[in-house]
Amino acid sequence: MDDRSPITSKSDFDAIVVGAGFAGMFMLHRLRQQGLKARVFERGSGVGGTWFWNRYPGARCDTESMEYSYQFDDALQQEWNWPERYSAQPEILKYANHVADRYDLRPDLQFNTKVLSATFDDTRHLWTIATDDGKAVTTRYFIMATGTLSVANKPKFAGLDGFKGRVFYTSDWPHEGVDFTGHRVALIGTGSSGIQSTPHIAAQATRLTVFQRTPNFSVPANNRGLSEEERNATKARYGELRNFTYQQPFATDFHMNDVPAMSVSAEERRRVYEERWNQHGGLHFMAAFNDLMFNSEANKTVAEFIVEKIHGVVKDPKKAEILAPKNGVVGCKRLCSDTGYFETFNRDNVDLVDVSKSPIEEITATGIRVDGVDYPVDDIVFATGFDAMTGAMLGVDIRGRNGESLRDKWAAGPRTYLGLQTVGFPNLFMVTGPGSPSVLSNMMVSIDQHVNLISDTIRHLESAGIVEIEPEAAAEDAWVNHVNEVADLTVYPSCNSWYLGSNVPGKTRVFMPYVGFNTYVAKCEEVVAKGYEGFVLVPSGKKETASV
Ligand code: NA7
Repeated sequence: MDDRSPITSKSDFDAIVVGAGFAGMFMLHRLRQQGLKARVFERGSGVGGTWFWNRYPGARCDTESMEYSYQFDDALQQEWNWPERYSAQPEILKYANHVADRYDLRPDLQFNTKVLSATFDDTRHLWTIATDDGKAVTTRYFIMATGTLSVANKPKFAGLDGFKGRVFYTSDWPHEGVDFTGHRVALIGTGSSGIQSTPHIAAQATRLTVFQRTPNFSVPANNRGLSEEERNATKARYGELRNFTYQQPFATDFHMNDVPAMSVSAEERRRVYEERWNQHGGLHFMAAFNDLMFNSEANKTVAEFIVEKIHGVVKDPKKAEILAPKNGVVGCKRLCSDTGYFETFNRDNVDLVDVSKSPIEEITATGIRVDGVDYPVDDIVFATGFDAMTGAMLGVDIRGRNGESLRDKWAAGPRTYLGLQTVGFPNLFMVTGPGSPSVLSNMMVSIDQHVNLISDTIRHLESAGIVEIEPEAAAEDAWVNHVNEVADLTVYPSCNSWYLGSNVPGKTRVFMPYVGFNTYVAKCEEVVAKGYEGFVLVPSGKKETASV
């Protein structure tokens, strides 16, 4: 029992947080600052979330490190020195561990513990959280900080169980690393993980065969080391930079060229694309013009440019033909940011197999069979992506009011208000849940905004003696429609991507993130200013609607 909070005596904890990634760690920090008793359950043996698991060679963030970092404490941002423009996974994991130690978070982090179920008790306004160590605890607030790319998509390939070689998933990479020396390696999947790992595996393996289902757009990251002068210059204006990114649609400083692509001549477009390609690279490339994600005609111009670049880099015309997307929409699937990806196909030890028309038939004991042809390999690396945005939420058997199952409620796609809460599941908060900008923004900024919003909300509930908060059904319905209406203004729904869940067989195709971080922040501020408009707040013993 703990008596720090007036209502705590009823429950084991004030708050249970699931996940010790960047969201869970900051959430814990904020809850503790409020004097609340909180615990974080984490299935891994350490902090870092996606950066704990995705240790594949070449794993690197596609958002600049000076921005892909916490902003809640200026001392932290002044003292930490990012070595590169885009940091590699080991450096990001080191940072996560530094934060855990610096803020003494570990006493409240419980590792190697998987949350199995969470059940809401209507009469006591409490959640009971059951974990795989056979224990259960009660809590007033239940916060899912489980990340957006945390559950692997593992396609079922016939014969995989009988494969005699080694099998690896980029999303669950061995901590001790993998030595491919002297091995023939198959890589399945050419999203960001496949594209980042390809040059590294090719440099080590005897032979690398890449199995590509859909050609992908990728732009050189233009990664480089950061000098002390550069770091200090950013540190000197950190406050200004952070304020600026809060007002940006992707919560990052892409140096947007605020001009529509179709308003300039073809020559000028090419000049700008070349400049972006050579000087900015990565996701910044899509800020070459302000309409590339909204206007398919504009998007075609950038697609043509990248296709031309691929043909320019890849010497074997057959390989280039397979690698170059045809009729693809750039950025519809998340744009990849690479270091030497297309160049790797010029190596003699790298092959490419197109599985777009003839899918992988089966995995045999000694290799991969496609269209009757056997490709003998020693190792298979699956870079087949994630059950994104909802996988981890639905991995827990969450039961809300009257025993309603979240899996049932979201069977036709996630339904939330602001990506924060869902009707029927009081006091359950999601950090960067579906319906919030999350993956369409700099995740660290979205995490900052959501954790602050959740902790401010909890503070409000505590001071007002409110025992339950959940959205109104009408607010949720309107928000779900709004998320889709906004997405329909863009090119995002025009392909099969993990933003839509269409990368996972059987998953309902619905657009999950919210396009427009700045608009979203304004909406949240308005909701709070209007006394949590669209939410139902229940004072002890009474039920009332906050506002309409
Ligand atoms: P992605 O981007 O979802 O990529 C997964 C890749 O795996 C993609 O090329 C898929 O092809 C391919 N895939 C999936 N299933 C199969 C089967 N059955 N056969 C052949 N190929 C298959 O995941 P990543 O991990 O690379 O990146 C996810 C995000 O992490 C990324 O966007 C960054 O934000 C960081 P498809 O395109 O579906 O035809």
